Amino acid sequence: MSPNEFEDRMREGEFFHSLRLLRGAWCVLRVDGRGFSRFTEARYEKPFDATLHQQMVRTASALLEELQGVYAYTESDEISVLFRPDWELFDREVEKLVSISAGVASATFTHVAGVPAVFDSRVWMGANENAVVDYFRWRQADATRCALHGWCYWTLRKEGQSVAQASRELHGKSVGFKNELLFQRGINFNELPLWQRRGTGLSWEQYEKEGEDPRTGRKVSTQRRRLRVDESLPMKEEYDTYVRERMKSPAS
Ligand SMILES: Nc1nc2c(ncn2[C@@H]2O[C@H](COP(=O)(O)OP(=O)(O)O)[C@@H](O)[C@H]2O)c(=O)[nH]1
Ligand SMILES: [Mg+2]
Repeated sequence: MSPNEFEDRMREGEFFHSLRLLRGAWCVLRVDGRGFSRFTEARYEKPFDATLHQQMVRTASALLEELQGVYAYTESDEISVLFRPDWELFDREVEKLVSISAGVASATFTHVAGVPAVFDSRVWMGANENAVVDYFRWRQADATRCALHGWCYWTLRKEGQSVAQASRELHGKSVGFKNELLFQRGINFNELPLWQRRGTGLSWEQYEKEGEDPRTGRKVSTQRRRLRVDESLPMKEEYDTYVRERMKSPAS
């Protein structure tokens, strides 16, 4: 066998390397903390911890910047990053995008939190803008559902109920029941911080930067862009409009 044939045969084993995201499709990479139920147990406040939240926002910022996304959304231990149909990073190679996004998230979170943490990553593809809106509505609904459940669960646990008791009490119960359970204990779910109930969005905003031309000494202003973190997202139809506006933001 010639060295070239040998090379080719070995390359055949890199079976998934040619896999690419569909050209022209909107894409989302979603990273999720591995085993965060255990990881957060002794380290963070329950059900929500503002420090963990800030660490997730920092991680989302790094992903948005490094991968050239247009919008990022974070809730709980997950981050979704949206990419335009004309996004060409790594020639849209799936293995590269999935592994590097997981790597950036794991490295950034570990650096910020000071303890090793690992994220997995997956790809979602959508054929049009409506599908993208549905995607983010889906994640936001998940955030709201988990926030209500988490508040109920940890309220019962802090009252002394076991894992099994608290789980049994909440199993199959309606949104109304859970709201009432909290209300009877002086917690109004609708007054809890919006980032807990609706998640957090990160997008790009343009701003004018004032400077001085070193040669002429004259004042000049240049267009720059920076990340904006939105801790008070709208919901339902208003969130549709919000996401559509983010989709129009130019690629970096
Ligand atoms: N204590 C605490 N835990 C959190 C917070 N946000 C997310 N988590 C945990 O992260 C888990 C994320 O869910 P999931 O990804 O399904 O669980 P995993 O497979 O164990 O990572 C939740 O079940 C919570 O236990 C927080 O603010 N505080
Ligand atoms: Mg997780």
